[in-house]
Amino acid sequence: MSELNKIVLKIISNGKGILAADESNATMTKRLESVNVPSTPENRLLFRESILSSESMKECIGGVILYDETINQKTSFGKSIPDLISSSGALTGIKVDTGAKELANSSEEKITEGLDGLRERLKKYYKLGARFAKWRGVYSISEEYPSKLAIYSNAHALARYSALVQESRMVPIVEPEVLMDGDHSADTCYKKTSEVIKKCFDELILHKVDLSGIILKPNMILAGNRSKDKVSSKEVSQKTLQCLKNSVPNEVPGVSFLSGGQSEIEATENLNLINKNNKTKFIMTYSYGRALQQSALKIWSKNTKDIEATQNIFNHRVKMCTLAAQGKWSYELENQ
Ligand code: 5MM
Repeated sequence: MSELNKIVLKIISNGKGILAADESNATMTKRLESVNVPSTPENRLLFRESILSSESMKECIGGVILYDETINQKTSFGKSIPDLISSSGALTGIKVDTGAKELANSSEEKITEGLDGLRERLKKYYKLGARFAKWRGVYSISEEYPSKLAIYSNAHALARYSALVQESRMVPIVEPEVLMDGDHSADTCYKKTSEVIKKCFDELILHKVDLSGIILKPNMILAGNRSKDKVSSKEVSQKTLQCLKNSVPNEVPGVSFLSGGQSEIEATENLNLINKNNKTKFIMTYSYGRALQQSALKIWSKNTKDIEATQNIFNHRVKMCTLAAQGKWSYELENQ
């Protein structure tokens, strides 16, 4: 087993999942302002150190993705954030893209940037304790989008990023996110997501990326958020499994889904059914941002000193997702 494959399995085996706490300052500001908390470096740290000190980190979370500001921060009790994460047994990850920018010649679409100087930044992050990295390509759906240009250029960037991350002895999380914004059907999402993922693997293979040392972080197959289609969790799980079976090479050890704007319960229920019906050899777990932190953030904002209340909510959500990652979740468990 290669070193990279060992890292992957440490992060996502046995129902463990990933906490995506890599909101850029701009996104974190939106999240904090939505609950009336000023977005200062201290407040961003305080919320994050509260959840990272939670009990459930030990049994449920295999990896935490951080943003550059956070990986460099020290907790109020003196430990560095990467040390706090490793004290719970999880690995530190780092978002290394520098954001999605307007794509030249297709200005309504996005290309993710951040390749310049990446090799040097990766060395710095490795020294700070990072053992995996993340890069997100974003694609929107309409009749003409995602265009071939957006599909190709983002796949190319994801592959170049992945090759550099593996060269630095870290695991790349490959995140092609087909957004749920729009009125498209789940079948359209299936078709476009399949095309996006297949192109990513064409490029990863061309760039000689070791597929046993990556984690794929895709969206689930959902109808658009303005669609009239009502798609059941059963259909979501079937279409998602079919899409991944047809577009992901067998060497890939695992998939960690993003929540993408689903509610906490939806994201949990869908993951649970995916695991109940999973006939592939891929591990299927979570790498959620909003679906793990939303309720915890709300409670925390009411009294930022009540760490226990924040941690109780976070622990519950994380435990539910870890059960879902093993196909063992049920509605009844939500209220126990
Ligand atoms: C945590 O949010 C990440 C994006 O942050 P920026 O937009 O500020 O760069 C995002 O990549 C996240 O890791 C994934 O989308 C998963 O988060 P959700 O909320 O979709 O589960």
